[in-house]
Amino acid sequence: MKLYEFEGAPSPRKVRLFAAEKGLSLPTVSVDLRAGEQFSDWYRQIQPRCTVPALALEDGTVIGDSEAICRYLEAQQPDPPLLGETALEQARIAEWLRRIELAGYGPVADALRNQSPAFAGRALPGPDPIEQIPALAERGRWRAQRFWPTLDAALAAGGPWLLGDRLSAADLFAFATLEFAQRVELGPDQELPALASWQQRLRQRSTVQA
Ligand SMILES: N[C@@H](CCC(=O)N[C@@H](CS)C(=O)NCC(=O)O)C(=O)O
Repeated sequence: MKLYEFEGAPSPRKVRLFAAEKGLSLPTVSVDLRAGEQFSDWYRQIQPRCTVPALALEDGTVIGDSEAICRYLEAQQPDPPLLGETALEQARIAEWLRRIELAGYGPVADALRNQSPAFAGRALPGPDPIEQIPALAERGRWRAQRFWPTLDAALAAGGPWLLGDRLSAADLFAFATLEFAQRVELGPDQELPALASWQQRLRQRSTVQA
């Protein structure tokens, strides 16, 4: 297996965190998004959607989405379970992953990509040119600020992890989203104590530092 990724990007980080928790070390190939390598001929042959992460299997099959890759890894190596064991755990984690993607990651990406000059003509990832819409940046900032307190409230009501006692993919995906948002100045604009201590707990894990 080979993981195509880029160090600073949040989606590949989700997979790296997930693999590290499983004790899996995946050989990686860096695709330099800053230099536009995702659009190169060689990478288009691997992932025509021009995005990372992509996991290439021994037989050449490519899985091109962070959650889908994690599902594959979970099936290959069930321990420790990060996508739930019981039907209810699996459903709850799936629900969180969808919320994190749609209400957290999506708004952060919209805010960044519809505003930063670096993403002019590339407001959505992929091979097609897509113009920026400044109103979407504004809406993204607003939606991201509505999302962080929902994470904080869930952690304050339960914890130590989003689903309670056991760390899951939901924590890893939310953490990668939060840390990326903070790096591009879209993190929480208010104090959220449960979220802050959860972030510290994650940062202290050897798998996160690796
Ligand atoms: N839903 C996809 C999203 C993949 C995605 O958007 N990846 C970004 C990096 S985080 C990318 O490849 N961007 C390429 C670009 O901006 O041109 C996943 O989770 O894998």
